[in-house]
Amino acid sequence: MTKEKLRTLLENSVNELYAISIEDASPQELFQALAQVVKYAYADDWRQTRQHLLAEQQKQAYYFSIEFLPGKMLKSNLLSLDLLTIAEDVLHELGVSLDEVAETEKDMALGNGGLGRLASCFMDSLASLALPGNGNGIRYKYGLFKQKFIDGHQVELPDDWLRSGNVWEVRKESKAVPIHFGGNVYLQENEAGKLKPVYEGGFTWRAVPYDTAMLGYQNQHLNTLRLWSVEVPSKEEAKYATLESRQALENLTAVLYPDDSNETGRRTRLMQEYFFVSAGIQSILRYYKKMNRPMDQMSEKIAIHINDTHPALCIPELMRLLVDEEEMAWEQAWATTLKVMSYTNHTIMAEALEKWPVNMIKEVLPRMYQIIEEIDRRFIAGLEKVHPCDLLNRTRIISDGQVHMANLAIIGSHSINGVAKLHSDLLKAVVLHDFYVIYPARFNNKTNGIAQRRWLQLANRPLTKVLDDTIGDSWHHEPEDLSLLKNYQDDASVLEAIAYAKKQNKVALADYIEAHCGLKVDPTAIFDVQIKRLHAYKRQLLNLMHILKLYFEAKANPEAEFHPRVFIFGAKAAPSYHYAKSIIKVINETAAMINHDPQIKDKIKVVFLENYNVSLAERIIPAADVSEQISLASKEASGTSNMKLMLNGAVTVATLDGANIEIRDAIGDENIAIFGLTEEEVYRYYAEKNYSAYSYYENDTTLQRVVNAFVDGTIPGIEMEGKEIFDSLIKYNDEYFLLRDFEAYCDAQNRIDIAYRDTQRWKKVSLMNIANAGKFTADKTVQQYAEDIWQIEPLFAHVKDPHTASLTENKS
Ligand code: 26V
Repeated sequence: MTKEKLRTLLENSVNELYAISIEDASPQELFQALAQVVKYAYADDWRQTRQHLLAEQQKQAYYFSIEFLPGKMLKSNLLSLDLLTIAEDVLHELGVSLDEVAETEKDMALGNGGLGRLASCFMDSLASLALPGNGNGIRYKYGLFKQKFIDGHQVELPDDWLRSGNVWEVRKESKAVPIHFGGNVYLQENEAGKLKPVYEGGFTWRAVPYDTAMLGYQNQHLNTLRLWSVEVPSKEEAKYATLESRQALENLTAVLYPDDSNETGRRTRLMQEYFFVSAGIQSILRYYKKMNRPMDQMSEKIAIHINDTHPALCIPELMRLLVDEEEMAWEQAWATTLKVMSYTNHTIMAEALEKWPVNMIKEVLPRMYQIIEEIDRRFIAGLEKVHPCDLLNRTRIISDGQVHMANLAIIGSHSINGVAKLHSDLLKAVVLHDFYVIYPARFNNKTNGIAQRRWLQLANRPLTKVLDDTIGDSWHHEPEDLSLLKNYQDDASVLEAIAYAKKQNKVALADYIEAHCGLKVDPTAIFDVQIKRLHAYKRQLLNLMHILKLYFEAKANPEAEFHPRVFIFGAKAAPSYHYAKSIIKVINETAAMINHDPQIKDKIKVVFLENYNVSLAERIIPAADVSEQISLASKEASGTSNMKLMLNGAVTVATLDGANIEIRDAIGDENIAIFGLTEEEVYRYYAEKNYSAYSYYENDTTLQRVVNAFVDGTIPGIEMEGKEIFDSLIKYNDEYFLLRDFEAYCDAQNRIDIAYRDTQRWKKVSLMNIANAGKFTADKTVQQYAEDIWQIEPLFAHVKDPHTASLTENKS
């Protein structure tokens, strides 16, 4: 497409949408109009990808996830269509920047954090590898809450992202399916002597899909993200005439549940899980039937992935459809289900493992319950002679009046994976050890990865330019080619160019901070970043304790030498996670104290940016010098911000946890600041039960000064919160070993300070981080899922390189 053509299309689009001339269009109107042009540009390829798939009957994967976090899509879609620079030029001539236009798009924030963003990075990689892989989830009316700070406290506001419509989605009315809830079910023999379920009462709602194209990177391959929304069944308008009955229905897909151990409204969450699972499976079966193949060969054409346990009902739901509707024998249906399903575990935190009360499942999903009971009964019956009774009691699906969703997911899947080496090893050795004894061959590891195209090519244009000029642009297709940069580790001009790109990004972030927080920060300071959900195990509090230590030192000894630092936080706490919210409050009050202390000047600044989300991450990450990955060893399953920050040249301060270990292995000890307890040491403390936080406190005056600051009035305005934090450390023996790791952490931070002041060394370390970050591409991760678990192949399998292949293949 030429510039002139794009300009004409945009003019027409503005005219059609708003009946105004392009010069009069606001950035918001230009966004809508440009998005229409983008949709027009990919419509044929989207259709052709689908037609081609059906014609070739190629096997497809379906990624079932209760969360997706794509963020904004205008620029990424333009990039995928190779229209980014043309669009920039056209808008520039109109006197607006593409950024200004793109900024008006609402983030699609249908996820909490790492799990949802991973799903979206996988969608990018699947399409970019021309792999047939689709997403299946929920179209929440409200995304994750918007976070505001009032008086230092987190306040949650609704994220009404659909208010002015969503240009990218296509409502597929004709593909709606019914979803049944509640009532009674019993089995009755029909004329043919088959047992059939008879449903009494309950209610049937309608699931309507909204499809969004997932564009491959410059390869004309498009997959589909299908999100389901609840609606009144067509013939039952009268039944839902009252406001109350309609409200109850609409509640179902209204809100995304923030991840938290003690959810309220859990019944709705259970209904959500069944809703998108049943709708997705029904639509897959309808598609499969178009192929006219035997039902028991489904696994040759369909792979279904269960992203964490939230979609685990996929297993009984597929069984229901095969047995009840398709009249398949149980054994045959079970063999089919097992071959189709695979499952990823994303956390070892016991309190996050999903369980549902038996009574609730019985009431909301009576047929699901019967099927789960039968799966459980056969699981025990089949293994009784092989394994001891206590092992089976620990692994069975239904026990203590609860349905254990991880057990269901494992028993019904042929593959179970963790998301980083350490995590997968701990699953086998500890958390899921019993299952590992029963099904050793099912367990495998798939280390997480990220979309370099979004997190570098789009988010960090200055660095992208330097890389393209230095190593060429093959890394856009093959992120592992970033390793070519290693050849330039001693090239002063390249090192300088990378440092200059970082400086530009820091100036841009400093401007944003000034505009949003009214705080001036010095772009020559070290930008030290911790961005992730607020959880005790991630230890944002340890970061704060180090800040307090620096602060006290700077006050006591104004001559002490250290390079100025800006500590930047981005984090949302689940609304009912009291402790996490207290930490937010204490960080905010500490920030106010330090930022306004005239003695400190620009030496230390603390910035907690409101409403951390994908778009904010895209601003922060390119500007980061230091990446904080300081979870207690063994607790963070993988982490993915660690990979994004490294990719943008930040140097990591890390514990040996999650993917940090693989990052360390990739870049070597000299390029990362590792500290703290190892996973073995943590487990030894658990076994020996001999950790005493108090003894660390007692023997370290620096630590005392820092911990006391939470309760001795040092930090103004935090009475309750400070006490809660103090007690968690001292009275309740510091569950996440902050006091134990404090000294080692401060040492690591000191090493960072020394390294940063050695400018040449720092530049080289930063380059080595970028050069090694290609290993953590989601392309590679998804390739492994495709080969080892799903057995799917690129659409142009007969040609070597799907990227270039598709450009020629599909051009007809
Ligand atoms: C964790 C916890 C911890 C205790 C309190 C309740 C609670 C609720 C949810 C979760 C996290 C659930 C799953 C999750 O989001 N896991 C994240 O998945 C990422 C992608 O694999 C991974 O990088 C993160 O390490 C992991 O926390």
